[in-house]
Amino acid sequence: MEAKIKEFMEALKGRTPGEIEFHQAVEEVIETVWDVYDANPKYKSAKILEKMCEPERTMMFRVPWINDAGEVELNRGYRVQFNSAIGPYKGGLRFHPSVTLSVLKFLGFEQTFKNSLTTLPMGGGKGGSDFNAKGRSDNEIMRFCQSFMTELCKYIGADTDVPAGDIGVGGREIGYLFGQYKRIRNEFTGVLTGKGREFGGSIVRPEATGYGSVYFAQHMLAEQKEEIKGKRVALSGFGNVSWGAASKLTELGAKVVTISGPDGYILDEAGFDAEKIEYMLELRATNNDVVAPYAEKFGAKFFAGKKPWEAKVDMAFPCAIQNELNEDDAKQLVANGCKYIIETSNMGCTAEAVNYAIKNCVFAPGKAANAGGVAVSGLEMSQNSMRYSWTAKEVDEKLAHIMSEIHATCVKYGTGADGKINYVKGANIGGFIKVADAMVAQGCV
Ligand code: 8G0
Repeated sequence: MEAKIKEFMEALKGRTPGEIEFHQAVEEVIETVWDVYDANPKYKSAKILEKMCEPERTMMFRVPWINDAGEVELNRGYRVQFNSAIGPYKGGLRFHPSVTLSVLKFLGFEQTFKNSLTTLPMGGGKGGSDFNAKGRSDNEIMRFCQSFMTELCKYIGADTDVPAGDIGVGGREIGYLFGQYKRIRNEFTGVLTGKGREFGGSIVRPEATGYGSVYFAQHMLAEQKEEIKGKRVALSGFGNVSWGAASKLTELGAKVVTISGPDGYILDEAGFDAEKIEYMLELRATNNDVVAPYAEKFGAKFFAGKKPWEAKVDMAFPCAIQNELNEDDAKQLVANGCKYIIETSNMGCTAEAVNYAIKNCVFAPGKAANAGGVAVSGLEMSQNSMRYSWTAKEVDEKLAHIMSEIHATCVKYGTGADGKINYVKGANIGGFIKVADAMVAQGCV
C-alpha cells in the first residue's frame, strides 16, 4: 500500500511542482482513504482520487486598483473551483500576503471533504488574493474589493459558486464585494455568504466556526467522560474564529488564557470575560494585526515573537493559519499536560504534529472541527433561497446538530480495532465516500 501511495504522490508532485501546501493536504487524505479506494473497483476505474486532486477549473486574474496617493497598485486574484459533485462550489476568499495558488488549492481540496461532512449540498472551492490590508485605509480596501469583484463576478453565482470570507475578508469586505456584484450583475441573490444581517446574512455566521469547534470538542470530551467546564485553554489568533471559540468556551465555564497575533501571544492568567472578548473585535478593526495592546489594557503578559503552545493548558485550539503548530509545539503541549488539540484553523498543524498528536493526545482535524463555519454559510444559502431568515436559536440548534453528526461520522469511520477514535481517518473517509459516490454516479465528467 505504501508504495502505491508514494507512486500516487510522486505523480501528483510531477504535475504540480512546488505546490507544497497542496501536496501536504493531499497526502494526509490519501494516506487515510487509500484502503477504501483500493477496495472499491468502481472508484479506481473512474480514477476518482486522481480527479479529486485536479480542480475542475482555476481562474487567476490581475487586480489593479488606485491607492490613496493616486498610484496604481497591482495584486493577483484567484478562484479555484475544485469540485462540484455534491453542490455549487463553496468556500471562502482569503486576502493575505501568504496567498499563492498552492495555498488556495490546499484549501479548496480540503473544503470539498469538509463541505461533504456538513451533510449540506455544497461543493468545494476557494479563492483570494495576495492583497495585504495592513495599514490600508477603508477606502483603499473598498477599491480593492471592487476591482477584485469586477473580474470574479464572471465566474460565480448563487447556483454556481458561492464565496464567503476567510482570513482578511470579514463583514466589511463581504459588504463591498456584494455591492459591486449586485451593481454589475443587477441581481440580488445569495452569491456570497457572511453578509451583513440587513442584506441576507445569517445570524450566528460570525460565531459559527468557533462555536462549532467547541461543540465538536464537547463530543470528543464526552467520549473520554470529560467536560469543558474548568478546562484551561490556549487559543491562537485573535480574529473571527478565535473570538467565536473564546466566547463559547467562556460561556461553558472553560478558562481561556491565550490569544495570539503575528507579533506574539498574550497570557492572561485571569482568563477571558465578555469585555475582553469584545475587545478582540476592536483589535481586529484597527487593521494593525497586533495583540500586544491587550496586555497593557488588561494587565496580562505579552510574549513577543512567541507562540501560545508553550503555555500550560488542558486543551489547545489553533485558530490562526496553516502550519501554525509544529511537532515541537505538539510535544511541548503534551509534556505540559495538554490532552486535546482541536485544529480549528485549516491545516493548522504540520503533518508531523498531526502524527504526534494522534498518538499522544486526542486530536481533531480542521475539516471536521471547523466545519461549523461553512455549515452556517450553507444555512445562509438556504435562507436566501427561501427569502426568509431563521432565529438565532434555530440556527444555533442546526449548527449544534450538524457538529454532532460530523462527530458521529468520525466515530463511524475512524474507530479502530482497539476502540480508539482516529478523527483524521474518520473525517477523511466520511467526507470522501459521499463525494466519490456522487462522482461515480455522474459519469466521466
Ligand atoms: O463560509 C464559508 O464558506 C467559509 C469561509 C471561510 C472559511 C471556510 C472554511 O470552511 O474553511 C468556509
